[in-house]
Amino acid sequence: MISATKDIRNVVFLGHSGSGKTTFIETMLFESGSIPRRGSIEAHNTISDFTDLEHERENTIYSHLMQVKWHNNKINVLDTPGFDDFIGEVVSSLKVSDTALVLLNATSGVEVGTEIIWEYVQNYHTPALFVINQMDHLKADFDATLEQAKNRFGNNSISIQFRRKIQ
Ligand SMILES: Nc1nc2c(ncn2[C@@H]2O[C@H](COP(=O)(O)OP(=O)(O)OP(=O)(O)O)[C@@H](O)[C@H]2O)c(=O)[nH]1
Ligand SMILES: [Mg+2]
Repeated sequence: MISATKDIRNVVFLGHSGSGKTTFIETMLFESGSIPRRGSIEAHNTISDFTDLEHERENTIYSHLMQVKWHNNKINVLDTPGFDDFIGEVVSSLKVSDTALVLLNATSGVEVGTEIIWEYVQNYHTPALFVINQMDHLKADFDATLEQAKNRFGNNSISIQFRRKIQ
């Protein structure tokens, strides 16, 4: 896929371990038609977490680069580990990204991993969007999670999109 520079986006996915980064990216790949079936963490068949060690632990350990084509844009997507043991992978990915997508788990809100990652996002002055994820859980609370984000990260955290899938 050859794209003009103006049509390329470099996005890094960040968030506490288990917030759903790898699963979210797998869904992006599927919904954009890049892959014909959506893998899962439990089935050990996601595009991102492909190493034996990642299958064994069911966590991302290395940064992985993937590409999503959406309309006329090529989105370079970087998945990163949520565990701070592997923070070096986060730092190197932040350095080459234009935008950060910080995932918050709607059942647990701002977690310790989110706080650690936020320090790096600020240090690198990377524009960031929060995604309140895992909204299908019974205990998911969008408003409480947004409120936590505002309290912790400031009133610049405004809601720009809310989408609920009606079953
Ligand atoms: N119900 C539900 N489960 C989800 C969702 N997203 C992820 N999961 C599950 O949550 C667990 C963690 O998902 P991952 O995609 O591995 O999370 P991660 O942020 O990549 O985790 P690390 O790689 O450890 O940083 C897995 O068991 C997923 O199946 C979601 O939107 N809804
Ligand atoms: Mg992951």
